[in-house]
Amino acid sequence: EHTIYLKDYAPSPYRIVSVDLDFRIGEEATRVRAQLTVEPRPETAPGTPLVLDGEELSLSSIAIDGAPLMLSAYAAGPQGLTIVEPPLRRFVLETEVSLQPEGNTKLMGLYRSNGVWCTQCEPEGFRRITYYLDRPDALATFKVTMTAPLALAPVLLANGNLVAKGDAGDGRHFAVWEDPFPKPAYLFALVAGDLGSITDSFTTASGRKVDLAIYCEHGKEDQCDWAMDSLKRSMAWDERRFGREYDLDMFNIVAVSDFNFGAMENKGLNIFNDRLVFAKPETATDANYAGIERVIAHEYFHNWTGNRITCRDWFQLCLKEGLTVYRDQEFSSDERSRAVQRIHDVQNLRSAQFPEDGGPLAHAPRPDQYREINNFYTTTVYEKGAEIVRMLATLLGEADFRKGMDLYFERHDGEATTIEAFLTVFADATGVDLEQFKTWYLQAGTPQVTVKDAYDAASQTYTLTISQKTEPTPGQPTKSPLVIPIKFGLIGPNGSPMGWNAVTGGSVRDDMIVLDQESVTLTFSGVANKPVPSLFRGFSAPVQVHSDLTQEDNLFLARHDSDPFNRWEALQDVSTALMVDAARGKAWGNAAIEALRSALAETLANDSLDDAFKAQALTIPDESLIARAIGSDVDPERVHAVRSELIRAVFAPIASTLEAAYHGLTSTVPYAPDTAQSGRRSLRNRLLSLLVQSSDGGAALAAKQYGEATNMTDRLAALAVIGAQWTPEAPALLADFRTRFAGDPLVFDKWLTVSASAHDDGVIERMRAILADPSFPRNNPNRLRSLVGTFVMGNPVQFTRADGAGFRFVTEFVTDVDTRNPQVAARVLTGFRIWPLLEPKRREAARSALTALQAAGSLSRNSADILTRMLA
Ligand code: HT7
Ligand code: ZN
Repeated sequence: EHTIYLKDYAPSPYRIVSVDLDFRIGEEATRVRAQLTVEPRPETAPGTPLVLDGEELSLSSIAIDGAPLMLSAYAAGPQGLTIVEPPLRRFVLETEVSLQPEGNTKLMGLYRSNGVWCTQCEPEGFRRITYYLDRPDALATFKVTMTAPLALAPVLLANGNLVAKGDAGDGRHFAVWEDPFPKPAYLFALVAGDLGSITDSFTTASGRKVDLAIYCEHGKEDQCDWAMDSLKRSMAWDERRFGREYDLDMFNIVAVSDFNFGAMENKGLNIFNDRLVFAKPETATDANYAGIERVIAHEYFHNWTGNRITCRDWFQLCLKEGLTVYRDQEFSSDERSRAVQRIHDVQNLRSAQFPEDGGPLAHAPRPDQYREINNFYTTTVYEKGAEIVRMLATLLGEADFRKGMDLYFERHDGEATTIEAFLTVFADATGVDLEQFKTWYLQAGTPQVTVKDAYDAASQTYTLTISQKTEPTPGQPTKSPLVIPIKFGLIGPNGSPMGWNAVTGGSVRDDMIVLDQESVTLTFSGVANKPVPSLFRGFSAPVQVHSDLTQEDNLFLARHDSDPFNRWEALQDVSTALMVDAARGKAWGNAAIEALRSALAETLANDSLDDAFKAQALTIPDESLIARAIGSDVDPERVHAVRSELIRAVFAPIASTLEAAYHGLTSTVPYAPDTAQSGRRSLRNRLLSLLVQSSDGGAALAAKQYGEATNMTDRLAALAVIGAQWTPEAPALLADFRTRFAGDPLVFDKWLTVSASAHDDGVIERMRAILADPSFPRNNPNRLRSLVGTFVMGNPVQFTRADGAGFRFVTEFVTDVDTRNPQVAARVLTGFRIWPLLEPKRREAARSALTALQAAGSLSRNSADILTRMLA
C-alpha cells in the first residue's frame, strides 16, 4: 500500500483562490457544480498538470473559463481529476458531478442521516463531494448555493453568513452562504433537512452580537439547553483566558444521529454526534453532561486553534488537536474542580494513551509517515498532544505561555502551519530554547522515569537520582532524552513542607526540577530530616514513574501531600502494588490491607475533601492499569480475580460504614448537573459499586436504587454495577431498562454498553443475538461502538478469553462492518493492541484470529493498515 511521508511535503503548484459551489439536493442524485478560481504559483513551470483529488464522483461536465474541455485535455480516474495543461494564468475551472448521499454508509463526504443531508469532510471527505485540492494547506473562500425541496429540507445551512435565500420554483427553495475566512476544504460543511432548533445570542467583548442556534430533530429541542449554555460559557472563557473573540455573525450547531466521531469544528457550522448534544436528567448522566460541555467547548475553541490557524499537512494534526484538547481541559478545570479534572484526564491518558504508546500501534504525536490518515486521530495525537502543551505551559510559567500563545495568534492567523512554527513562537516570545523539547512531538513511547533517593543525617543532605529511559517503539529503535518538568516538594516527618539551602547537580527552579539528560543526581543541602519526596505533582509530565517509595511512604503522602493529585496517586500506587504482587502469587498481609483500608476510610470521613475527589480516591485502579503494571504474560482473568479480591478484602469489613455514608449522601433536591451535585452522586455511586462488590446486601441496594432513581446517573450506575457483576438481578433489570426507555436511541446505547460489559461467559452469545436482530441499526456508529467498542475496550476478561471466542467475535464483526464503514471497523480493531502483553495461550489465540482476518483479504485500507501494524 501507498505510504505518505512528511519529508515529501511540497505545496501544490496551483492555488485555489475562491470556490463557488452549487448543490441541487433531493433529486435522484445530488448534483454539485463547482467553479474554482485557480492560479499557478509564480514558480510553476508551463505544462505542469493540475491534479485534483476526487473519489466516487461521476463527472458530467468540465470547462475552463466557460469553454468545455476536450477529452484529451483531462483525465478523470478513481483517485481524482488531472487537467493536463492548464493555462499559466488565473482561470476558472468548472465541473459538475453527481453523488449518491443516500448510499454513503462510510459517513464521509455528503451523506444522509435520519433524513438529513449533512457532510463530514475532515480529513479527506471533501474529495467525495467535488474535485478539489483536498489538503489542509489549500485555503480558499467559499460561496455555497443550495437548492432543495422545501418539504424535505426547510433548513439549509453552510459555513459563514447567510447572504440570500428564496423560492426556487417547483416546491423548491434556495439559500446562499458565504464564508469570508479562507479555509481548507476539510472545514467545509452543509446541512439540509427538516430540523427543529433553539436560538440564543452572545455579545462579544468588543460588543458584536452573534446569533447562536442549535438544530436537531423535531421534538428534541428541549434537550439542547445544556449544549447552548456550554457554548455561551465557552465563548466567554476563550475571551477571558486567551483573548479570543468569535468572528462571524452566526454560530450554528447541528446534531445528527449518524456520525463517525464526536463532533466537527466546521467554520461557523459545527456538526455534532447527537449523543454530545442531547441531555435531560431522565436520560443523560452527569458524565454525559460533562462530556457535552467539554466537546462543545473543544469544537468552539477550534475556531482559533484549527480554523483561523490550521495545519499545513496532516502530519501536523496535533498542532490543532493537542492544543485544543489542552484548551478544553483548562476550560473544564476552570468551570469545575481543577484537581478532579486533572485526575480524570490522567486516568484517561493512562488507560487509553499509555497502552497505545506501549503497543504495536505506538506512534509519535507528530508522525512522519502514514498509510491512512483516519487511523491517526488517536489518543496519542489528542491526549498526549495536550500533555505536551501542558508541559510547555509548566516549563514557561503561565505568563510566558500566554505571551507565546498571543504571538502564535498574531503571527500565524490565516495560515496553515507546523509544529515547528508553534514552538518557535514560544522561543521567540520568551527566549527559551525549545529544540530539545521538540523531541516530545517526534518520539513515541512513554518515558520510564526511575527515582532513587538517600538521606545523610550527618551532613543533612538529601540526594535524588532521577533517570529516564524510553523503550523502542515500532520504527524507532533508539530514543533520546526528553525535557521532563518535574513539579515537586519535600515533605517532613510531621507532614509539613520542607525547605533546603541549596541544590547542586541539576536544574531546579523553585518547585520544579527539569530533567533533560538520561540521569541526574540532585543534592539538596540543609535538609533537617529525612523527607518523603512528592514528585510529578499534578502529573507534570506524561511518564511512568518507578520509585522506591514504600507503601508506608505512599500512605504518608496520601495523608499529607499538599498536592491533591499526588494524594490520589499515592493511594492508587498502594493498591496497584498489592494487586501486582498478588497476581504474581505473593499474597498480601493483613497489615497491608488494614493500612490501605484505614487510609481510604479516613479519606471518606475527611470533611475538608470534596465528594468528587473522594469518589476518585475510592476508585481501585482498573484492570488495564493493573495489567500494564504487571507488564508481560498477563492473564486478564487472574487480574480480574485479584482486583475483586482486593475490593472484598478492603471494603467488606467496613461495609456498614460505606452503607451509612451512602445513605447520608441521599439527596432530594431537583437534579442539576453542577459540580457539587454531580460530585455527590459520583461518591454515592462509587460507594454503591463497592458495596455490590464486597457485601451481601449490595446487589439488593443497587436494585432498589435502580427502581427508585429519578435521574439517569443514579439509575445507570446501579444497572452498570449489577450488569458487570451479572448478579441474578441483572437480566430483569436490563429488560426493564430496555422497555422503560424504548424509542430513545441514546438510552439504547447505554443498554448496549451494559450488555457488553457483563463478565459472565454468556455475554458473547447475547451480543451475537443483539447484532442478529433484524431491527438492530447495523450502520449506526453509536450503536455499533456502544456494543462492540465497549466489549473490546472495557471487558478484557471476556474479550481475551483463552478459548479465543472473544477475539473471533470481534474479527467477524470487523469483517462485516468493514465493507460498510471502514472507520468504525478499524477503530474496533485497535482494541487488539494489548495482545503482545498477554500470557502465551491468549496471545496465540489473538494472533490466530488476527492472521485469519488478514488471510481472508479484501479489507479496507483503514483496517488493513491497523492489522499490518498490529502483526508487524
Ligand atoms: N477535528 C474533528 C475530527 C473528526 C473526524 C476525523 C475523522 C473522521 C470523522 C471525523 N469527525 C470529526 C473532531 C475534533 O477533534 O474536534
Ligand atoms: Zn479537535
